[in-house]
Amino acid sequence: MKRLLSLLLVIPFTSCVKEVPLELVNKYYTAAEVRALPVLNYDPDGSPPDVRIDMKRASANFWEFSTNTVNNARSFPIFLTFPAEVLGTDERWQVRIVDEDLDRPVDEEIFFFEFHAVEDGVDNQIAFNADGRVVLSLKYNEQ
Ligand SMILES: [Ca+2]
Ligand SMILES: [Ca+2]
Repeated sequence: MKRLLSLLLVIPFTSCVKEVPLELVNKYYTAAEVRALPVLNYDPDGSPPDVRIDMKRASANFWEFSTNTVNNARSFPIFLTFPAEVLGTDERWQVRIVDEDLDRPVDEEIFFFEFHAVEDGVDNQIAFNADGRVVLSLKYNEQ
């Protein structure tokens, strides 16, 4: 009986040791920074865009995750957050910046990008360029 007990104690320890070389870092997307947008007439009342970020796996056919909305964004950068952190799965993802239009059937897409949620990114962010400048930076944590 004593021998069986010591055997049981050893098993959890060795399984822990084995996991160390296989340890993977997950990326959790938390927030987005919109640095610039084209100056356009976004809304019929002449007000600036109501900016929101949508994100999804490329394989999904609807926008799975959205940040909060900053209404009438007059100056940049602006910071947006996802209500819950988004686990980046090992595949292509899509992200877009929209002008939210609650009075219309669809929101107006301003920029659209595709990226790899695990492979892309440096220093806890992925930068997206348009018109020769960074317009969007996605922020993530590694755990
Ligand atoms: Ca507006
Ligand atoms: Ca709008």
